[in-house]
Amino acid sequence: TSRRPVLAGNWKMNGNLQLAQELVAKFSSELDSDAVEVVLCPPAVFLANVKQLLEQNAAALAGTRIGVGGQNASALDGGAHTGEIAASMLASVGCDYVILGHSERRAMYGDTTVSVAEKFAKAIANGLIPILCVGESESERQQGNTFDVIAADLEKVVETNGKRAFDNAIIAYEPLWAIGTGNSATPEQAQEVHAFIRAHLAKISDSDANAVRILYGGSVTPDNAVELFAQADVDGGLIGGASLDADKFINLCQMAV
Ligand code: G2H
Repeated sequence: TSRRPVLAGNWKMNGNLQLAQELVAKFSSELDSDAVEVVLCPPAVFLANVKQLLEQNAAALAGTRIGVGGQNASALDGGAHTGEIAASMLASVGCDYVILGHSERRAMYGDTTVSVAEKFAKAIANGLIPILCVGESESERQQGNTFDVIAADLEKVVETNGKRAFDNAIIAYEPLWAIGTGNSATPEQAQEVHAFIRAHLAKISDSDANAVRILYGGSVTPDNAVELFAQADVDGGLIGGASLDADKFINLCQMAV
């Protein structure tokens, strides 16, 4: 396929400026390919710094594609919402992407199928590429509901954002039972769900499903990534823990090419 793989590092509530400097230094000296789209998603307070570091090292980074992304954005434009960050604010500090609907936000901070679809709308309206996270819990999988749970999120996004919602969006499949557990999905399990997502997109939307990048997330490490990334419908990864280790993350970027 002609889909350019994406490797997104989701720092979650971890990392610091030193990690950013380390990563940019390593990218400058060790990454020399534009065949992978790299996305750095540090905590929001570091976004402007990371963007600046990338700009300062632009010459050494020539021939690579490295962008920055938020880990969440509000479904609202602004106002009295203490602690929230608007999609327009992410865009204003140079973000190109935003992770939406990560399972940790759904489990602990009230994100729902409906609010994630609304956040998606604000991301698109502000020129950000949403990285929409979907995935089933262990019990949903055991009950045979994996596809239904994922379909519901995709359908709500199309209902809220229109039939072309996925023209410029990325999807990340993250089975909840594989997140931060060291227990990744098998390549076959990932491929099965990724193929379902692509087929379902083709059914419910007018976007070109074959062009949509679908990332796998959940305990990806340099030890299991090659096989996961080799699957036909796996177009890279959303990396948590391993994105906090500069060597591992660069390694993963090189594996995704
Ligand atoms: C899943 C993933 C990144 P980890 O949440 O979004 O984290 O790679 O640590 O399982």
